[in-house]
Amino acid sequence: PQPSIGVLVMAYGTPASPEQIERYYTHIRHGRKPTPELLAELQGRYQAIGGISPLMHHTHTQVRGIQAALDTLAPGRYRTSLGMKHAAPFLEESALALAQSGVKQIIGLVLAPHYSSMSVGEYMQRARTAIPAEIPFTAVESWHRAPGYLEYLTEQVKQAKEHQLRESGIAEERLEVLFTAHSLPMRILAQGDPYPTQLQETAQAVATAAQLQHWSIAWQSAGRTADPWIGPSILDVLPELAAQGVQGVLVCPAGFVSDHLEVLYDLDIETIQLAQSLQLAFARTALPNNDARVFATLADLIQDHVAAQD
Ligand code: FEC
Repeated sequence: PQPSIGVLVMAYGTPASPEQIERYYTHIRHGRKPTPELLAELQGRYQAIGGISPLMHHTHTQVRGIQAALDTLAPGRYRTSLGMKHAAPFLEESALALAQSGVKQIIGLVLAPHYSSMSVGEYMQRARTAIPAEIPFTAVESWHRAPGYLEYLTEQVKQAKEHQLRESGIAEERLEVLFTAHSLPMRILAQGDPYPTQLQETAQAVATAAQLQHWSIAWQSAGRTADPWIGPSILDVLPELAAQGVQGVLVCPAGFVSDHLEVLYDLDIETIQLAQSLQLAFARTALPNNDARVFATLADLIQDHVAAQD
């Protein structure tokens, strides 16, 4: 029989080639072309990580992994489809094709753990608009405390911390673990957006499980706009930590699930340079990329979501 449940897996998207950067950037800016300076700056960042981002590759792997995990739970029941926010296949297109494939309902899942009206909320709204009214569409809105995801982060933090302490020779009380996510404009907070609380909850759960002594959350990758963005920015936190006598930082980019520009450039190039100038030892944890446990926990969430509707 045909799969009866469609799962629209949504991700940010990245330019497929350097020539696509301008179109991509214009899409992110809601149709306004970037200035030549802004464009050159973004092209330079992609150049610095090797020309294009590995995000597309990881996203495809993740969708396949989630499909495989769902097939293990319920063979033949689910059909996954990838739709992206800022690159083809755009999520509207994929949502419509999925609706027309014969599924009876569609579940939306975004490859980002924390809900904000300006991130996950936008994906969901765009998907809802594209799906014909007769096909029920519901969403897994956040998964910042999904067991397999917390276990994955805890394991990475423990391993990376032990390695960093061994390599650098610094004492544990001189090491700060920073959990980061993408910053968003402050205006989201006025309507009680859960985004910062959810990052705090992820961080607290991992800190408890990994028995961390010193940890906090910080925000990264704020956009180049005039709005005030949620802080503290990791770039402001490092000098403060150094001034307090901290000797090393371990960054856990908990808001992301794969290696991409915001990790490989913003952390591995920009933030590392700052850490070096402050003589802070720097390390970061690995991203889930192709981790089967994370796929399994997402499949469980989808299955639970469906069960809760019955
Ligand atoms: O590797 C890659 O090629 C793509 C990396 C990438 C990811 C990503 C994730 C998030 N963003 C979020 C919010 C915003 C807001 C603006 C914004 C702008 C950019 C620009 C690039 C970019 N984002 Fe992104 N984001 C990635 C890439 N992002 C490039 C444009 C240049 C710049 O500002 O750096 C500001 C839009 C505006 O101008 O109005 C807001 C959020 C996430 C994490 C959740 C998710 O994945 O959806 C939130 C990956």
